[in-house]
Amino acid sequence: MTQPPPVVEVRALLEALGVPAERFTGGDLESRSPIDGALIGTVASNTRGDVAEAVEAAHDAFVAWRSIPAPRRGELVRLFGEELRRAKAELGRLVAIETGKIVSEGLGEVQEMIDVCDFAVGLSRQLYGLTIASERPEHRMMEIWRPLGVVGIISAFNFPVAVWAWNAALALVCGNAVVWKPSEKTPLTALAVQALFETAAARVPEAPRKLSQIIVGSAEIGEALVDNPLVPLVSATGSTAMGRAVGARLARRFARALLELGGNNAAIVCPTADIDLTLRAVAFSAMGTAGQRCTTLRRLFVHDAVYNELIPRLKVAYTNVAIGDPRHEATLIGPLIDGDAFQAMQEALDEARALGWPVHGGARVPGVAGGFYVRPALVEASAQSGPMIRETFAPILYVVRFSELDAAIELNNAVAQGLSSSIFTNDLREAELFLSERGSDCGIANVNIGSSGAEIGGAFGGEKETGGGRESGSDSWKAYMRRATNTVNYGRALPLAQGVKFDI
Ligand code: UN1
Repeated sequence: MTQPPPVVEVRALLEALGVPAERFTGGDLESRSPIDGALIGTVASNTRGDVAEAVEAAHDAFVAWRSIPAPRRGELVRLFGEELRRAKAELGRLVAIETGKIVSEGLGEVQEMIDVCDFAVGLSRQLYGLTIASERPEHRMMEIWRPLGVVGIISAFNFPVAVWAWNAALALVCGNAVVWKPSEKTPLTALAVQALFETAAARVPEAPRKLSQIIVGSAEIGEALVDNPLVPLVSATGSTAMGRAVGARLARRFARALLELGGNNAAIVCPTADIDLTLRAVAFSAMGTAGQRCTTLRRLFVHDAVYNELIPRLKVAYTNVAIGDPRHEATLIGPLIDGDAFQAMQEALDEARALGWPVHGGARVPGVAGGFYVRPALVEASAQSGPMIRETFAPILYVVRFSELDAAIELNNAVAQGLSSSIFTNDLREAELFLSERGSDCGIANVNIGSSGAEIGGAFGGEKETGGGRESGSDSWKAYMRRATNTVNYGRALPLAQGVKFDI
């Protein structure tokens, strides 16, 4: 490919999004666009002292916000959703420039934010509790959900804004304040989101100042957030190594962890699969976002009966897929985030070759000095081992043949991670088996859909080393609240539970 035109529009985008120039110039933390490696902004990183101050201010905001009726809290999130709708084009493009994902996916990420805001607005009138039958006469028992406190959010570079929104929109309607530590690779999109949020908050008289704040910096800043006793919950998205460190620190002080970590997602292609549909689904899930989603498809188990029909067509797709400047409409695969990601990809492919596995693609696309553009790699593995059993955050798809579905399901489950999974079949028995308790052990299990690209309405997350957290839809909101069981005695006697006698 040829050197893309330089990224010159970031200043205009940030200004259009309401970020004052002093926030993205003259700082020490550099943001570089993966498109060509150019410096697109510098942000002042925060100190540990700043984190403590931010959390204290957020706690004060929480104390006021928790008493605002939930539907009014929803009004803030509704207005924030309006800001996002208005700014979708600019923010989506900024996401594309700062992460290297194609513009359509950048816009999709903003849409995901809008969707979760809508969801949270509805939820703000539906934070339902229960009434429970009491065993005692003239007693009423109920379960009610109360705000929790300051929610810490740690997000990753690959979904720099949507994952924050999943957490923040729910946390805010639940009556909490939030402090966000974005990835140090994507501070500019975070600044833009913060500016949009502040515009919305200014329109809600009940919204306290500092209800949502960002802190930027390296892991040390994240640690200060994780260790702060005024933060009862930290929601962290990123690598399993990060989650292991964060989870242990939180456990030490009995704070809650909501972890969304690595995935090593698989799909099983059965004899009755619709091969045209499977091809498209696999291509999007495995190559899309340059393989840098936690839900990216990394392992493909193909039945002997369809292997020779699917794999040659998949190889053609891998050879022809348009790689290039993510700002161009025709591009499907943008650059990797940086040189380290490229290095990790090459190491995994070297290991594969050393095992004697044929590797199709995987080489750097020449022509751009400062960008790491690669052809996605398809690896025909002879067994599930070596680099296939770990997550390499790059577009590598390992393909293995199978003949028995039970064995393929076992392989699906035989990795440390448990995020997403798919089966392609038109056989009802196979589909239901895959979704059953004997099937996929992942938090997400799909039929005739790839592993990535989940809607916000479902709970998102996975098991084992994926961390166990659930975010976004369904009843994930409960993670951001304190469950209280209330028992009310409206009689004159005091019967004790379990028939215990204690008469004084
Ligand atoms: C992530 O990669 O951390 O399901 C999140 C998906 C997106 C979210 C991915 N909705 O692929």
